[in-house]
Amino acid sequence: HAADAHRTDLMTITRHALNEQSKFPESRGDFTILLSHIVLGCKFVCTAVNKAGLAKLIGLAGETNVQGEEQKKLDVLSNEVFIKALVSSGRTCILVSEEDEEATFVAESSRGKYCVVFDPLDGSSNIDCGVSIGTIFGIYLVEDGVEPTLDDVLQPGKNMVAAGYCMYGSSCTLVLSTGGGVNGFTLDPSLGEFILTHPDIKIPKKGKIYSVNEGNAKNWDSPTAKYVEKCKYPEDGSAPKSLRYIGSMVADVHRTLLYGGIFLYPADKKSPNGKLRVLYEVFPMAFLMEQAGGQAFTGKERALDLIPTSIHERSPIFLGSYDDVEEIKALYAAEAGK
Ligand code: P6P
Repeated sequence: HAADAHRTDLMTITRHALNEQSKFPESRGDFTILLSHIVLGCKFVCTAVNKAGLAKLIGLAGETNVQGEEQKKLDVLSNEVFIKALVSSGRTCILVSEEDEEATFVAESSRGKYCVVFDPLDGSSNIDCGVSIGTIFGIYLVEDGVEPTLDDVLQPGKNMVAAGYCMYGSSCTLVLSTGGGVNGFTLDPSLGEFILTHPDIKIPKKGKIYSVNEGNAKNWDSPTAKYVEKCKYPEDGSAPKSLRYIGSMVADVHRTLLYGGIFLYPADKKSPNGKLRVLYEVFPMAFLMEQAGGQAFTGKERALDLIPTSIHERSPIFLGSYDDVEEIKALYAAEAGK
């Protein structure tokens, strides 16, 4: 009955986390408890996003719905849900959210040893037209018994112990790495459980897709411009790459992870540090790409080596298939060598 095993041997994300935990006998299960609260937040947001069109949850804050209640924008609502879920887990000490200017320091009574940096609803400008959006998160571990400070989250991405995203699209897919590879889980709404559907994801070594906002082309620096030119007019006579750009990072990165290719958000003359945020967009996606056999580059260095100096800092990012990123690294190295 092996063929039917998956129907009765449900590998839920919680069971998967417990299996991982069992590899660390001294573990007290804190991470598994933290993860279960992140999963709770994702389930809530998935439901809210799916209902948004019906419940008039989209649109600007300040509007009132048919019940005359103050409507919250979905990203504001999502942020509140994640903050409350993470604090109530009793396993966090610092929270950094794209939605909050300042970091949240959890009260001592509810404090744990993990810092979570997250974008509760990335790409939310795409909600009104039904394009996939997502939650992105990264997790740092702090020293036991030491008063947490902002320095505990101003760490290079390579110090993260876990990272992931949840994409709210045609299905709700949670992609997670705890440092031992990448696994994808799909929400079964009838069970309310995330089931392992993409075990041990590996990104193709080279891809046929490039993903960038070509509308910024006039502001690109030379290495980016040269790389995109090579994608469109390959010098070795190979077929040009296809352009796929959704404008929602979670969707563009998920496609890159599964199909291969490269995602670029370069610096340009208007935004010298690019647009994407280091802590809760660049680092988690770079962590996942490396764990899946790909890589992530800032134009100057390995993305995970970057040391952020502020919690909402931005960085250019080039991530995806190992060989594709190597090509743009060579162009930046040639430029630096001039
Ligand atoms: P642009 C969405 O607003 C977002 O933060 C990411 O999800 C996405 O990759 C990027 O910005 C799109 O930016 O400038 O191409 O519209």
